[in-house]
This record gives sequence, structure tokens and C-alpha cells, in this order.
Amino acid sequence: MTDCLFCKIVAGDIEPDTVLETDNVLAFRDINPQAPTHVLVIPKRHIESINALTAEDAALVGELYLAARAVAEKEGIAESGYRTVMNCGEGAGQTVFHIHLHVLGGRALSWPPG
Ligand code: DGP
Repeated sequence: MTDCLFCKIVAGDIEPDTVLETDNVLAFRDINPQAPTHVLVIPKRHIESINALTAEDAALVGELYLAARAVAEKEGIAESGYRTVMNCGEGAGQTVFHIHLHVLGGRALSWPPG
């Protein structure tokens, strides 16, 4: 996907502040952090949104969560608490249409979210 921002990051056209990388997953700091730790965990393969997921993506989605856990441990927020969020669709606040798991922590997080 040549016009996808996160595909450009995966391709190395835009250099991210990388926190963690595996064969299939990249985790990097959000450009507009909403918490002391705000990391985006993405699959390297382009998937537009949760609505585009298929059964073949199940293992990859699991890898996103395992990466989120590893990010939390690396950032020192695993014990204090953190939140993972994946927005789906414009109405939910999705602005980049390449799925990404937000990992937020390092401050108290209220509920429900806005
Ligand atoms: P969402 O609104 O759920 O689609 O989240 C998209 C996030 O992507 C948002 O928190 C800001 C972040 N973002 C947008 N452009 C860039 C960028 O060029 N670099 C990085 N690191 N993050 C970006």
C-alpha cells in the first residue's frame, strides 16, 4: 500500500522511534502521545481495520498483543497498569487505516474513554 503512512514506516521511508520489532510486528512511539508511554503496535502487513480481519489473521493479532505485553514490560508499566486500544472506523477515532494497537500507560487512565 504505497499511500499508507504506516506501510511507509514499515518500508523505512519514514523513520519511527522504534521500541520493538519482530518478523511480523513493529512497535514505535506515537507522534502525538496521550500518556507518558504511548506506543503503536502494528502488523508489518497492511490490514485496513478490524473489519478487514479474516481467520487467517488470528495468529498475527495474537502477535500484536504479545508485542504489547513486551512493550509494557520494556517501558516499566506492566505492573502499574496500561491500556491497549484499537480504534475501528472514523466514528471511533481511527485516522490511520492500517491497524494499530495503542499501548498507553505511565499515568492514571480514566474510564470510560471519550
Ligand atoms: P488512530 O487515531 O487510532 O488511527 O491513531 C493513529 C495514531 O497515529 C495517532 O495517535 C497519531 C499517530 N500518528 C499519525 N501519524 C504518525 C506518524 O507519522 N508517526 C507516528 N509515530 N505516529 C503517527
